[in-house]
Amino acid sequence: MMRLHRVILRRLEMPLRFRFRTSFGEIAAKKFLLVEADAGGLSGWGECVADDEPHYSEETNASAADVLRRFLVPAVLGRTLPGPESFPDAVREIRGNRMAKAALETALWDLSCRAGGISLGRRLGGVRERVSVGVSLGIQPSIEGLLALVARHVDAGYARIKVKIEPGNDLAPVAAIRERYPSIELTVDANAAYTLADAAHLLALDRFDLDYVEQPLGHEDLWRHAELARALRTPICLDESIRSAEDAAVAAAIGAARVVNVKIGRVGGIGEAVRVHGVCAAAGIPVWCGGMLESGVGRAANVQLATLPTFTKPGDTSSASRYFDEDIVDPPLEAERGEMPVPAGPGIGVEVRREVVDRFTTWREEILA
Ligand code: OSB
Ligand code: MG
Repeated sequence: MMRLHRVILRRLEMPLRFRFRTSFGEIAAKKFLLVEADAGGLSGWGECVADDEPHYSEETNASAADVLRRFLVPAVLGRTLPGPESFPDAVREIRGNRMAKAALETALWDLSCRAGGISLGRRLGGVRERVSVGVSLGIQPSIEGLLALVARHVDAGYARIKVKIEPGNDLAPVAAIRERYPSIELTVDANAAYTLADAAHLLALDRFDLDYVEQPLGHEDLWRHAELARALRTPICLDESIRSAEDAAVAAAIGAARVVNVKIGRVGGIGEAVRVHGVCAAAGIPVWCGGMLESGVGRAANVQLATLPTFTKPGDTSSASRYFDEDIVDPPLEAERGEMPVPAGPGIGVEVRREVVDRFTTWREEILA
């Protein structure tokens, strides 16, 4: 049972230690909403993975703030909820807006687990104390620069290297990495930059022995991924196209994906992420936990989720110090030789450093019951 007294929305801007470029754009700072759910002295925290601009998905920080303030928060504020499991039902009549929903739902999970003195991972049925992690490297200006970056992360012991690709920036960088590192676990992520007209070109990836190619085709296009999968030897992993357990079930049924990237925000919450995991486990599809360059709040939730049994591939939850000079949680989330220790505290496992949050906050809004 839980009863919220107040919800605080904050928008934060945290400078990134590097510019991160994908096929859909480039960012130099992480701009995001933090949701604090206050039950009267005890707070739960959730991070919204939308950006200021709607390039990865249709949501933005402004749209998420609007939907949270006018619809999602009022659906739970001042009411007695049996628990976070009941959140999807409480907001069933609000369509889409998955990142906004996920941020508030995560805050409720965190709050409920903190109140019960249990870590989120344990509460969800997690089975691991450390999770395997890889890195996601943005598109680089030069192949020499990319190789130096790969070398740093291979030397740090990361379990998988993923490189972003786009048309014109694909075969040559991947060939260079594969030549230098014949046996590392290597993947590529196109963030929906290709079409089926590029199928013959994409077949050239087969010679690099990639663990998978992530989201080569359109973000709403399950069907054509199944068509491409019939021609490609490299397994297809879907990211953008899997927005629900239903999408995962359809992808499995038509052969659109042999691997699935699970992101809490993209699927609308922890409850739905667990359901995606269940569908994939039943279909024999390995999953891994994706990342959205999260601060420690979102990163910690990801690491907790990745303790579930079918998260068998290295996730995108690398050390927070790769991204930020200073993070907003304690203890810091730091990988050791490709493994992230799961923070053992209650809820998401880490404490929020309010004074650091305040310094990165650009606006704040309190919603009272
Ligand atoms: O496609 O996985 C993606 C970052 C922002 C938006 C989409 C993606 C990513 C990443 C970064 O690949 C993963 C991370 O290190 O957090
Ligand atoms: Mg991706």
